[in-house]
Amino acid sequence: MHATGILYPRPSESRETLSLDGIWKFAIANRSEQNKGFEEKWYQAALQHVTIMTSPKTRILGITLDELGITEIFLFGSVNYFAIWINGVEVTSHSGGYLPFDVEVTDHLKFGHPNFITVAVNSKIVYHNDSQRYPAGYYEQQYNFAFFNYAGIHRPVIFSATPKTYIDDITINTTSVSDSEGTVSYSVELGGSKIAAYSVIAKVYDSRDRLVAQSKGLTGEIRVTNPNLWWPRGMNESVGYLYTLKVLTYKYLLPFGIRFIHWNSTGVYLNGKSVYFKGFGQHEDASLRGRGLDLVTLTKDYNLMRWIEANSFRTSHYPYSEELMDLADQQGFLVIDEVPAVGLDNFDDDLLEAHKQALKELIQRDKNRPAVVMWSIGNEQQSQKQVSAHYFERVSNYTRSLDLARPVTMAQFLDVICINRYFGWYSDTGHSELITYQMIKEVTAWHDKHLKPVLVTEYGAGALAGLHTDPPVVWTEDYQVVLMEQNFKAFDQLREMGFLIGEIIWNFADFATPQEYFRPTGCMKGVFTRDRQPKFAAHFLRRRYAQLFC
Ligand code: GCB
Repeated sequence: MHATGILYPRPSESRETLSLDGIWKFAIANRSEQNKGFEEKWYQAALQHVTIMTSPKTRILGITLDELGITEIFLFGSVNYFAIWINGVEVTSHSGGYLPFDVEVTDHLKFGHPNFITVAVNSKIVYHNDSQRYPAGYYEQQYNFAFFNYAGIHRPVIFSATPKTYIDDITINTTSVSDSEGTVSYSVELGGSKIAAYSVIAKVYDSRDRLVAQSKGLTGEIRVTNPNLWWPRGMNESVGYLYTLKVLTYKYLLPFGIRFIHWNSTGVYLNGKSVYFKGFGQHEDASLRGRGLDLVTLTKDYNLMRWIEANSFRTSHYPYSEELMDLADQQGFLVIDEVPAVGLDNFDDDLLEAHKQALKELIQRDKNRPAVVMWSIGNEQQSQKQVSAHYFERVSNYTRSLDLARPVTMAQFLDVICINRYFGWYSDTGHSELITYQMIKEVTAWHDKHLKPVLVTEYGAGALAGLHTDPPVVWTEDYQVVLMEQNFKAFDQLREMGFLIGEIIWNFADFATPQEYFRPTGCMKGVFTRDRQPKFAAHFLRRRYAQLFC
């Protein structure tokens, strides 16, 4: 890790970037020879097993801002999970997928020669060996989350070159808003071996590139008069308005929105107006591409979310790509940003450290995004266990120590209570007549117990596209709609009670899971199919979302 910041490598006069995406060569170690690549040292370029087709440019020319030289960095958007070699030398490793990491490579690249990058990826989580059942060396993966455990390089790999001194990090926060003024605080960190004593100037430009405010120094406060606030869809005519913070002299352009969040025991408010979330739990998953970033799928997904009149989504169950998050900022979708932590149950110190590290990386990456309005510190933990209380208290407090400007969610110790409930599906299967009663009872009980706003972050039913019955039975499109209808009745009554802050259906689209006899080719709870075609549920949901005002 070259420094602490993880700014997306945006090109500017002082930062050149080169995409290293393309078709990488693969070598696969099979199930019983997992360590073969390491034992045979595939990362040594001479073996030619794992090399990239186009070697990265060795030195990008044209950076003359600082005669002291340049800093060259590789950024990996997400690698599940492992280590990187350059020219046979291990230069970094990163545990956990879904979050970017970078490494300074200035001293590792050979000028004028091909350079070989090797990335070891591995989907290993916990292996189960059973010598009675399996041949020697064979293992079976076991994990307690219900989505397919893809390994690989899922997001862009970017090479960037900056002057020796460069902008390593920027933090920007709206501290207050009124009709006539928005105040944002900013702080800039410089990186590099020689920190030059240039004065830093922070300039704010509006969406038409007109200078509207500025300040000097590494930290400061900027006041924008008559600001165009950042609003999500449906709350204001102006949606997703972004300014640009230009930090000079080592230029970095950071888009940001001016908007202020606060919350209390019954609601979450944006620029003083209460928010009602109507959206989706999602996955980065699609036919053919699996979890790999695909801009076409991204565009389609946002088109469908706009069509259905959603205003939000949760990044279940891990942080999504920065390319996807950029669109949420631009198109005005509220994001509940979730750290990769699903179904935790052992709560020891090692786990706590890994959990905190992932939160730190997530907040480091997404802290400047106007779309991110809540941090989710995990999904469906075994929080009924006594030992979990102390654990989650520490995780929540740690999250607040990194960012006080957004609420934290999951269950107790939190600012907003999120619940996932599958009445009529996982419990009392097929009994749709119980759903309204049970949902109202459950949500009310959570609010009464903790005096916090409640958000339903999952409810839904699996439906095989095209399957219909009368009367409606589980797995049909008809039952999916009946289940939604009964939940909607509960949500309407709960809204009147004043503490339900949203309804997030599971899931946007069908997605891949491990093979299980109760999941026909995957999780079928999508409102859209895995190919993004609407089920009947999509039309039904659209009618509701269109008439729900936030
Ligand atoms: C859940 C999980 C989600 C699953 C879903 C299901 O409670 O949070 O990851 O996909 O149930 O469909 O089983």
